[in-house]
Amino acid sequence: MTTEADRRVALVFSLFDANANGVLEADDFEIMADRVIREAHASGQAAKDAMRAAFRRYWRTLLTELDENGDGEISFEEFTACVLSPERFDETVAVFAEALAALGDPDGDGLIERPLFMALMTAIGFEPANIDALFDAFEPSDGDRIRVETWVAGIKDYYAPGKAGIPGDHLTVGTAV
Ligand SMILES: [Ca+2]
Ligand SMILES: [Ca+2]
Repeated sequence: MTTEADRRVALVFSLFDANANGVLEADDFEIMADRVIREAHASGQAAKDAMRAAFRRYWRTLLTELDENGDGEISFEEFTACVLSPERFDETVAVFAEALAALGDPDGDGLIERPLFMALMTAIGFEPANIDALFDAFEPSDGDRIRVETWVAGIKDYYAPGKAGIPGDHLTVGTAV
């Protein structure tokens, strides 16, 4: 695993621990889903439901694959094992990426405007300056917009243990992890 991937994994653990008790559990993913969906003002109910379902699936996959001691929670140590067999998370990450990017494109034109990108990523907990840098790294054009598939690919790369020097690395800049 790359050092960059290490930092990305540590950051996502800290953000997904939405109730800040040091472990991941079902409650964290409900809180996170609420926070993200709250920003999706222009999205239809189906897109919001898909986002919540993706968060729940994410949690169930973690629990199934990583709860080594069977206590129904995922510790940081358990979570880091996700990088050992990333292929077991591919489909879950793909569903999550599609659902999140879809919220970014409520009018379905295949493009995502910066303000909504900022709002959704801030809801997840990333630093505003880092989100801005990430959006720039996605090389917006055509009225400061990025393509939905660019964001989907960026989310998948974020979780790829072998990747370094990717746009997603902007998200870890200056964070405590
Ligand atoms: Ca927690
Ligand atoms: Ca556990």
